[in-house]
Amino acid sequence: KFHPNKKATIITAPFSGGQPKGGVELGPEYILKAGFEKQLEHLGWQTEVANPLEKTNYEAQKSNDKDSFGVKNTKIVSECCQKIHEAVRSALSSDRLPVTIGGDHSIGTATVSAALEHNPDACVLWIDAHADINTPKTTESGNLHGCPISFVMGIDSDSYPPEFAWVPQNLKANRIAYIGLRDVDDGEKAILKKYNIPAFSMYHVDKYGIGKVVEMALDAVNPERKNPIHLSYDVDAIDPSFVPATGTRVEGGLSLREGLFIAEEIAHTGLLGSIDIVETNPLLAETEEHILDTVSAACAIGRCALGQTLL
Ligand code: B3U
Ligand code: MN
Ligand code: MN
Repeated sequence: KFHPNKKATIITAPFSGGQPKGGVELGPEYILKAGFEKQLEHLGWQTEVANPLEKTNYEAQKSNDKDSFGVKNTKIVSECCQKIHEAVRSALSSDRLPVTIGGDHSIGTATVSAALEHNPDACVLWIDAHADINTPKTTESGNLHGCPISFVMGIDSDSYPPEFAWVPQNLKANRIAYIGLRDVDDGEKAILKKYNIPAFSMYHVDKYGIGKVVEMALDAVNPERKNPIHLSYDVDAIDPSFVPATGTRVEGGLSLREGLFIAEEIAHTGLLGSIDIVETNPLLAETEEHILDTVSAACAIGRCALGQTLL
């Protein structure tokens, strides 16, 4: 239904400014070197690669200081997001599926708002151990990869640095659902409650099974199964035993199969409109095998979402 011509644009987002650790900016390079583009072509997709952050050196500009708004690296995160936002919009307007490869999750600000500008009826599935819905008011870390959802929803918007004034606040609370949560800050829990956002934690995955959870999440945001889905996939949703090379490992995550099942199930709806695969950090691996496992899982998420198991 969406992207029937099977044209995809792989958008690289080699960026780490949304969090303090180095290495996540190498994610796209490792994923592409693993043959991701060929793998998608093998599934029948015509692909191209866009590098909107080319000629920037954000890594050199990173700092660990909070600004007067309580967040870090505001300028580079905003600038990077603006470029990614344009790249996603441009792919969507040429009827191409944007596959954004991170990099840290701060770019969710860019991709989600672009998906909704393209189609205001789009919905978001946020697959993550974390809720990434802090505001500059609630964040303890000041890391902007913990804030993308609030920016796009416009929560506590009086607390935003002016650099984010360009972000369209176009995500409504009934258009986003979470799967995989297990490390949510108190301030975030209050926001989830206040806005009544459907959030399926690992507790729900254990209680109902992943099949039922995906169904419930889709019922909440896309009951008639007719609107495009933006799938924003943080690889830390999957248990660190399968995906060790990521910045914020949290025990007790999705099994690799549960994690891939989510992507397969979205493919089966025919409604995938855009996708992010983020937070692969090859420098945080202790062994070569850790890198291989993590990069392979990131590639597999993309393949499954793009129809690997469709018969
Ligand atoms: N909620 C915490 C931790 C965190 C969010 N996203 C990741 N970690 N990967 C924060 O910093 O906002
Ligand atoms: Mn995240
Ligand atoms: Mn996360």
